[in-house]
Amino acid sequence: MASPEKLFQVPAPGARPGDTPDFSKLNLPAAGEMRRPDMLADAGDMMDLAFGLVGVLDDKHEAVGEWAPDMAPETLREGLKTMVLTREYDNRMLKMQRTKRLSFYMKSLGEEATAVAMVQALSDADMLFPSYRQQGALIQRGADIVDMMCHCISNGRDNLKGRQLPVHYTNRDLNWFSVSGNLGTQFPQAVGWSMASALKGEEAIACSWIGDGTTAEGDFHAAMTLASTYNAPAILNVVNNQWAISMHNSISRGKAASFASKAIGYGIPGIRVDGNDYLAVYAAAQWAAERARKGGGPTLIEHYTYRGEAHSTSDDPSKYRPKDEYKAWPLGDPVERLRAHLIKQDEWDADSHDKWEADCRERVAAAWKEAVSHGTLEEGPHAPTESMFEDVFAAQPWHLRRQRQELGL
Ligand SMILES: Cc1ncc(C[n+]2csc(CCOP(=O)(O)OP(=O)(O)O)c2C)c(N)n1
Ligand SMILES: [Mg+2]
Repeated sequence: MASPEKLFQVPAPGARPGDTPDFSKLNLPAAGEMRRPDMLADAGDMMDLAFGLVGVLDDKHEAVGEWAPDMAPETLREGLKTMVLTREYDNRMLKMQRTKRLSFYMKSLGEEATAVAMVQALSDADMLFPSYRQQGALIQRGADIVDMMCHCISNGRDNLKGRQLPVHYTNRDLNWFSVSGNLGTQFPQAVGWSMASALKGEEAIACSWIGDGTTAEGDFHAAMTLASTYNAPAILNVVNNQWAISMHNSISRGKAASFASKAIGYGIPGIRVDGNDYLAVYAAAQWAAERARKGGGPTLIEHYTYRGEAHSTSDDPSKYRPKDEYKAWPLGDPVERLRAHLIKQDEWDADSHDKWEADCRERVAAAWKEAVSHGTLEEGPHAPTESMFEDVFAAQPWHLRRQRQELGL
């Protein structure tokens, strides 16, 4: 009989608070090493991509290898600018939460490329099914940051009338599906939507994001089964930022070598990509989108990245991981890497970057001023109380009518 420690195991992260961060065992392929299979290749013929790492930007900030996308400098500059704006937006909103002008917030530091590059490679008609950490994708789609702020403080201009946690945005005009607080629901929804699009013979595909921890939810597997069976034209992203609040990804991954490799059993291509490499994310998105539009079906993309800050404003990462772990992350920072690449190409310079950062800071500060002119969290105005009985049912059911009468509304 084996000892209890052998029979029952709980995976642990490589380092805990007080330890030196150690990523030496990751053994990641270098940029440019992975091959780029034909877009309509059989999933079974590209399993290596699920265990490797698609990377384009090398240590010298050059774009290398078969995956290097053909992108105009203007497109790359736009991506860089959106990432910087997203970061400034996040910084401002965190500050506002710390001074109690916001109830809750979630930053996306370090993961901006996984959202911005993905959306930049899609067309506007493609439907997005995000989690709460793709604010960069919403900004890239063209959302007004004043509207985003108004939602976060539930004021009179909040399009969700105070019914959602901050950062759980909805934007019908931008083909952005409501962010759900229940992890993982967006994956089967995206697959279902893409199946409907295919049935109607339309070009639009669906794109969804979940986190590493969320792959442990049944919805992930239900979505994969549906997508596999019906050849759904969907891009299914798993943003592996190493953590699910305080839980290390080794818990949700189990014994699988990577999250991308979970696609193999479903007969779906699984690609692991360097999520901090803007060009690599863009290239993978382009490949998967074209495959889907040509009838090749779904792709699962694992973005290998690191959550730079706390999960949300409700947890303290110094309790469960080394303080400087983010700095030790071997894949660097997506903004810094794209900035360095553009500077190397003579398409950007340090002064322009500083100026853009300062512009974004000003823009975000002005947006905040405008947002609070429509009401604050503390003082309102908020959506009228009786509005909570509206919008859900076409005809109000008797019990809601009664509750409304009881409240005298
Ligand atoms: C069904 C469900 N279970 C648990 C939670 C609580 N919860 C919210 S976020 C989160 C961690 C998710 O981690 P991950 O999927 O890795 O995404 P990340 O936050 O790292 O982007 C948990 C457990 C929830 N919202 N819904
Ligand atoms: Mg995570």
